[in-house]
Amino acid sequence: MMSRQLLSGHKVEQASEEVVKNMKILPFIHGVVRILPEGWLYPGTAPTFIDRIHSVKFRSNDVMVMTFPKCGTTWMNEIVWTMLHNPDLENPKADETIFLRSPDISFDMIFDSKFLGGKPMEPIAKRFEEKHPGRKMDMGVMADIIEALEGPRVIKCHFPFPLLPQDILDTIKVVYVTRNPKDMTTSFWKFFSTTNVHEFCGDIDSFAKLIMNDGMIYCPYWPHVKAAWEKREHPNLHFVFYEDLISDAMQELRKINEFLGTRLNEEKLEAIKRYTSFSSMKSRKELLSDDLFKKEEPKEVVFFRKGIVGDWKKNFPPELQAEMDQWIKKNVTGTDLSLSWALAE
Ligand code: PPS
Repeated sequence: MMSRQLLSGHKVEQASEEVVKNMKILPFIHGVVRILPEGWLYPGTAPTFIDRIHSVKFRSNDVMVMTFPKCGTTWMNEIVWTMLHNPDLENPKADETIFLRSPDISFDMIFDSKFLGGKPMEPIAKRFEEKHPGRKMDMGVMADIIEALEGPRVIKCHFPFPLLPQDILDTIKVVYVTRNPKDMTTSFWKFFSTTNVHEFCGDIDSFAKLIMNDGMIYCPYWPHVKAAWEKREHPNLHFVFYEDLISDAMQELRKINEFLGTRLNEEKLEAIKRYTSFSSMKSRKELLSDDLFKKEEPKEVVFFRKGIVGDWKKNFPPELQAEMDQWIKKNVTGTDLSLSWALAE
């Protein structure tokens, strides 16, 4: 493949065969690319969809929930959507899966997995065809689905700031969520091992090494978090740690209420806290499609797996704990992003 330049100025290169083989996941039809200089590793169709985002007409009342995968995206999507669209918990639209109410602008690239055969899963394809009858899907479907969404739109995004329009925070609000990288890795490993789409075959040690060496799709982790952390003083960015939401959800909901300007009273926030709790979301089974999940596993168990802090302790062998602690320390050195609470000691 010829080297290609993105609208963001990034360069795209084909990932090496070794990188692709080491990932130990099902292949993508168009291979895998590295996007430089940060080195983002994505399915080969990603460049088209990243450029497509640059022609999306963002609106001043849009809210984007941006995260590296498995850091609490779906939880935050539901919190933000509920605050904006369902504060009395009476909106019948809330019955629709959160994956359609708050569509993922970075999802198209995943449809290129051999398992999905290059096509969006059925509920997404159906939504696209309803909203844009006769339109071709070759530029992806997610941006078009989002463009047709009623406002205020809540947009999910796993792409990092550097790949998006540089001035995006001048127009929209972004809630950025991150999580202890050890719990993110555990959740990511379990998810990629138990979905039909990726079928990662390896233990937590090999998965964590791929994360630490920027060898798994969606990596690298640190430039993703740091790009948002650097912008945290921007009035249109709200930075949240998953661990803070777990330890004091009300306090975090109050801050989000203030950030969004939703002016919900304590009683409503309490009700939203209960409605968006792990057990409530899990019981509503707000999932997109059976195709994503292995037949032998109850699907909600794969996605709404545990929802706790510190599950890494049960899954990481001691050498891996030490290795990841070193990796965390190395990457926060010289920044004021203190993750001391994420370390083992
Ligand atoms: S994804 O696929 O990247 O969008 O996944 P994401 O939603 O970011 O992260 C999935 C993890 O978040 C947990 N989760 C929750 N935790 C607490 N409360 C609520 N309501 C909630 N909803 C989802 C989910 O269980 C995954 O974490 P693990 O550790 O695997 O349980």
